[in-house]
Amino acid sequence: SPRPTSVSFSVKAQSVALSQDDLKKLAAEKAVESIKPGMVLGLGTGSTAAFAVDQIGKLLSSGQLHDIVGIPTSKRTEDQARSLGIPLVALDTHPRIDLAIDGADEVDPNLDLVKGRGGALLREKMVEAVAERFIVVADDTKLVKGLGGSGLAMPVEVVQFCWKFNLVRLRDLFKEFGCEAKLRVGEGGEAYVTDNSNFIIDLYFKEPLKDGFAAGREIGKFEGVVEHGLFLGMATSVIIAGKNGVEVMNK
Ligand code: ABF
Repeated sequence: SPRPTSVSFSVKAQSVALSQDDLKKLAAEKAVESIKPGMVLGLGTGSTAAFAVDQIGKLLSSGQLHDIVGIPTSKRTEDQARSLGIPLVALDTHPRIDLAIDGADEVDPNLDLVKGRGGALLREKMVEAVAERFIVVADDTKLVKGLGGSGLAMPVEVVQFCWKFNLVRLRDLFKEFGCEAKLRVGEGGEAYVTDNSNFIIDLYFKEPLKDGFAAGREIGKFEGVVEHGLFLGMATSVIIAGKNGVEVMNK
């Protein structure tokens, strides 16, 4: 696929170094500049997306933005949006989305993504797959040379029924990558349950995936697997904020 084009914006000279949260906020607020009145918005999940939802709420309450509706990608984003007075709708009544803004866990040079470490991958993918435009917002720690290369989790949402059966075959599918598979658990050690009443199997690779599309296809063949965290060919733009400024990469 064609290499993404990129445009850079330098942030104004900072007397103090920007924190990771400052960078997330910068990227999120840059994405919100693309919102126009009348849009149906996909509202992402995670700390970076939360800055975007906050900014949308601020623009709405100040009257700088109007006539927009949002579709949240998780119960926690729904709660945040509702508290900010953002009118909410659902895919059932609004199957066409103008713009989705969301974070990511990994971004590779082709703007392919790993997402879902926040546990919201299913609703995120349902919303972002039908968005006319999908802008990913992240700080520069999310950039990787190859997906799966960060050593952090690549999540797979599975039904609770015989989750261990799926954990084993997911691990075996990627044994050439030295894959480890773990059931995601909460603080108390109990299984983490998603907004959709499913479990998550986190896959950890020792080296980046060679072919994300093939990996996604094979994962999807397993009965009982609901969704995986490879978001390939979906982002239309990625906004990365780093110490040198904000870079917008367009597909
Ligand atoms: C969400 O944002 C998840 O898919 C992903 O795990 C998370 C990244 O969170 P953060 O912005 O807090 O790093 O979309």
